[in-house]
Amino acid sequence: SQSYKIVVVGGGAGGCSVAAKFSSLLPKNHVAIIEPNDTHYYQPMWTMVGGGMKKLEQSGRPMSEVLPKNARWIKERASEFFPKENRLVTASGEEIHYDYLVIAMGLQLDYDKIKGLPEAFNTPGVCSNYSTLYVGKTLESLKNFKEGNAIFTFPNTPIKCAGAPQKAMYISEEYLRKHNKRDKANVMFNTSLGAIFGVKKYAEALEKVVKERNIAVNFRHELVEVKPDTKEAVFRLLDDPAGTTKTFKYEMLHVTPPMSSPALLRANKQLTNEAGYLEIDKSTLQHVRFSNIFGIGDCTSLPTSKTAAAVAGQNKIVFDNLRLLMDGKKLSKKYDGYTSCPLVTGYSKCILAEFDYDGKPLETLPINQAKERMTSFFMKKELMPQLYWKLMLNGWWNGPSTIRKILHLGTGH
Ligand code: FAD
Ligand code: UQ1
Repeated sequence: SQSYKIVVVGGGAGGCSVAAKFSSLLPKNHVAIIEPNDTHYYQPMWTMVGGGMKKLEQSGRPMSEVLPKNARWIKERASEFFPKENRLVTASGEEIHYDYLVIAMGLQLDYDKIKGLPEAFNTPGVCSNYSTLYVGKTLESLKNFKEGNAIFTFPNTPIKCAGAPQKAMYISEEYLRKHNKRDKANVMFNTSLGAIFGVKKYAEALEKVVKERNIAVNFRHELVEVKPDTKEAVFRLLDDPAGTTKTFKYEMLHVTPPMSSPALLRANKQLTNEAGYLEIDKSTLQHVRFSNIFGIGDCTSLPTSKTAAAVAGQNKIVFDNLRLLMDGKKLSKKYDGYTSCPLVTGYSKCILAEFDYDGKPLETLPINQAKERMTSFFMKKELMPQLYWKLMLNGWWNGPSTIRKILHLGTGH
């Protein structure tokens, strides 16, 4: 059995950035990170990979290079938590004891909840930017597109980067136009939701975009089955009596899978809420029942949109509050729900949504970010990856709130 001051579960955006902060504060190997994967992916780049603007290889780096050198990397999967005993067990049966635990396990993709998947990914036209396995098929499907429906789905669960299903669609729509196939295509967004976006300001901007570009939006349509033999996709109509479905032919089908909190986390009812997410205080990010446990990112109950930008806004809160706890002081740092979604609308433009828990826009730049802009696109495509690899993963990026305050000095908002 091993013992550490701080154990971090998950070496993704949240785990890596929090571990980096504590590793520079504490002596060598006082922090351990449990993470089974060899490669750390910058997932936001997959939207660009799907459109052929970046290569998949550019989105990954060896885990060994991004995890903090001063921390012990336990290259395993955590398999069971014993929060009352301040310990957990890994897949190989190793016992790990901790004083403090940070859980950053992300979300699990549930492609198999859709009948016919994942097998149908081996057939023409079915693709998904959400997985390294299927993101390459997005561009392939666009290249091979002849005529018919190009359908983009949004599942009936919370997902990471709620804007990404639409980004895939806007890029694809522009691709089809550029390659003189747009008049043969019927582009549609079949979403389980009842609105195009959760924040009014950006929803209004996106409603204009879909209208201008002749994209059909079908609300409350949940993908339940893919039939590759007949190239049909079956949707459940969520507002109709249970069981009512509607079938669409597809030439291209971009699937955003249902997602859930990782099964192993959900299995521990002491740690999670009804929906299975790690139950933490929305301001302090401390667990509601175990004071020495904190959470960050997609696996948590935080009622904000799940993004890397949100993780950037959370990591200093976890760091500061956990240090206060170690010093026996009152937790005083509060997360405001900051999140951001760069809504890429094609090969050169982007709406840069930023907002808080109340759905109130919290824009960094003193310009209207709901407008499609090339500057926002450039930030998303070129600056964000640098910001992520060089600053965020080293614990040096806490989101743009300081920049926002400076740029808004004197403007009164
Ligand atoms: P992750 O980064 O997913 O990391 C979770 C880690 O936990 C993984 O490394 C995993 O291996 C590990 N893990 C899981 N189970 C275990 C276990 N049992 N034991 C140990 N380790 C475990 N965000 C933005 O801000 N802007 C964007 O434009 C954007 N676009 C996106 C586009 C796409 C297509 C996708 C997929 C995501 C996008 N995101 C975007 C979202 C962003 O990638 C996530 O919100 C972010 O990575 C969440 O960080 P996390 O640490 O919570 O989870
Ligand atoms: C951000 O901080 C971040 O994390 C590094 C992202 O993930 C890739 C983002 O997409 C965005 C938009 C932000 C917010 C940063 C600025 C400068 C607006």
